[in-house]
Amino acid sequence: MTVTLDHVATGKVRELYRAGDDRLLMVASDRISAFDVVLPTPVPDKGRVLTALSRFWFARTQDIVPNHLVSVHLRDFPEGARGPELAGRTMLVRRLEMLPIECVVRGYLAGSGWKDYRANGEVCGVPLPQGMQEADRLPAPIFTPATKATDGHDQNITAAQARELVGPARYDEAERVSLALYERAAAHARDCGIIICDTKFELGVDGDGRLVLGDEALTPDSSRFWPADSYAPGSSPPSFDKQYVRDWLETQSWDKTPPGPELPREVVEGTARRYREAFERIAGRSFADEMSELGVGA
Ligand code: PZK
Repeated sequence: MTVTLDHVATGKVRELYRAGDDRLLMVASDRISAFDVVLPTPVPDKGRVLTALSRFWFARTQDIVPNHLVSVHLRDFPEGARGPELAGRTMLVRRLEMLPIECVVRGYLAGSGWKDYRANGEVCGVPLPQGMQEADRLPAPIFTPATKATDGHDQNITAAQARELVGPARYDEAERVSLALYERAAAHARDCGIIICDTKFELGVDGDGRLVLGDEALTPDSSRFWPADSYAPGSSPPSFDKQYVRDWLETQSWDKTPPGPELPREVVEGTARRYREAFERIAGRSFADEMSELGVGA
């Protein structure tokens, strides 16, 4: 039996293929973006690390919400020649009807949340205490939905607008599930020395009308990870994964428009090490062990 894969979408660093009527293949590449630009230099293992992290979180949050993961592709991919390079980075997932909103949860004040707060004293219509600093922990995590903009920049919207887009019952369910997922993951990551500042979930609905967690989940690409040991409010903390890349790019005379520069070997190696370390801290096991147990590369 042969399965034909139609390419359906390209993300900045991922590819999506149709695999039959009700399944998709999501391939996480080793591409990396910084300052919104995809860089020409791949980061070895990045796609496998992100896939391993999603798999870890999917397994540990199934009691909160079911997810779309069917399997992580290991070795026996039908198109044999592409098997080895796709192993460990490819998720077979159930096809869902995706909600037209991004489900963002914020536990700390950063990015557009900080900008909103500075301008209006609130984030997406959620009022916050006066006198907060950049990167401060919020009194409680907040759900701040956004729309999926075609230019890649998500636009924050109010709860009322999101409610209109998905309907009130689905909105309440998406909010409850998103907050529960964030609370579960942030508590675990914090115990591992990583602060999950904020994160974005993509939720969809399956053929039986059930809400399902899709996309990647709780990875450094869908979240802001900060090292807990250098956390200090008052300025934006370093990114756990991309700090070497950003620091090096800031030393270059690059205007942050495409194409970005090739990264030097030591920046690539340092960044690859940080991605593996994020997995190892959170999963509590070595990335090499994880790959050999799964049989990736065997
Ligand atoms: C879906 N994307 C984002 C774009 C990517 C991913 N389970 C699903 N069912 C239907 N659609 C999607 C999903 C998921 N996940 C995800 N777009 C549609 C996207 C480009 C590349 F890897």
